[in-house]
Amino acid sequence: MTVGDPSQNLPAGYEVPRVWSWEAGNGGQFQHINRPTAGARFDRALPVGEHPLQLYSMGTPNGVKVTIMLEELLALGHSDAEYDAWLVNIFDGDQFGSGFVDLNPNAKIPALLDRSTSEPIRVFESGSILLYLSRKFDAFLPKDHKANTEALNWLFWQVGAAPFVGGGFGHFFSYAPIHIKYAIDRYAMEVKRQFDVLDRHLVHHRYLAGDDYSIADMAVWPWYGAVSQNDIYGTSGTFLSADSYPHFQRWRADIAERPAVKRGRMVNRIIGKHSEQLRERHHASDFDNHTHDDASSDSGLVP
Ligand SMILES: N[C@@H](CCC(=O)N[C@@H](CS)C(=O)NCC(=O)O)C(=O)O
Repeated sequence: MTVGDPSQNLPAGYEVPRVWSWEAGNGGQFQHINRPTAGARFDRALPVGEHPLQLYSMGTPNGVKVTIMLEELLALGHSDAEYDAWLVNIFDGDQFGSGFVDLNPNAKIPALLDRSTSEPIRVFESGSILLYLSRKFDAFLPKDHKANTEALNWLFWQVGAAPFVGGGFGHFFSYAPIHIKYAIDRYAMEVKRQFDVLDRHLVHHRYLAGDDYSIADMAVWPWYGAVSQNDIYGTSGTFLSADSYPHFQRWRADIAERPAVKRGRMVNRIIGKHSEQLRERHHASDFDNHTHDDASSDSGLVP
């Protein structure tokens, strides 16, 4: 089979083999870490700090969901939500160490270890971590049955929608070694459709689940806020005319002003301005004392 249809003026060229085989070094930005196999690639134990909750993460949108939640819980007075946030540098392949893969067999950040229970509990998948912390501290999920269900609707919407934003749009707009108009068109259209879904819902709702800020907002904001502000994937927000969704932008700007959100977005961050980076967080005072860490990159890469 040959991809491309001359009658539609589409480019041909790739002769699709009957069975796919991996060619290392495909020219993509993540060719040094991507492989078609799972499992640990080397032995490395994870560090453990003094707090009940140990987070292993990086300040990408999926990682930021969790650090926002933890900072919000602490701001609410839940001192048991104190945490150590260790940096797992996914550009260096830290996620393939044996200790991390024991916590998350999918080898992706974020992963959490709750050591406050008689047997430590591992939690992976950002949506699952948000739900776990919300149940543990009985916070940031509305009590009302209808609003509670609505929060979960948006939480699961985000988890399902994110791969279109990151793996789809972000990848082909920002990382792919060649710009493929077909792929960029397809994913730009889908991400704009998702912006419109949010915009239409937020006309009538202050937050995603209604009147109360919840884990649904914490899941959605890091992705859609970052894309719309050109904070990831280069000039993605400009390209997608993100400013043309006023209700979505009102919600985004409102959440950006929350002190816990400002703190959460700094944790394990290694890109952007030095003053907004806190590579590891072990104590609340780290925000005052340990910013301006060395930035390894200002590229805005997020796989
Ligand atoms: N569905 C997962 C996605 C996690 C994910 O894709 N994490 C990325 C960073 S945002 C990662 O660790 N990438 C490293 C890799 O793909 O090797 C979640 O929501 O937690």
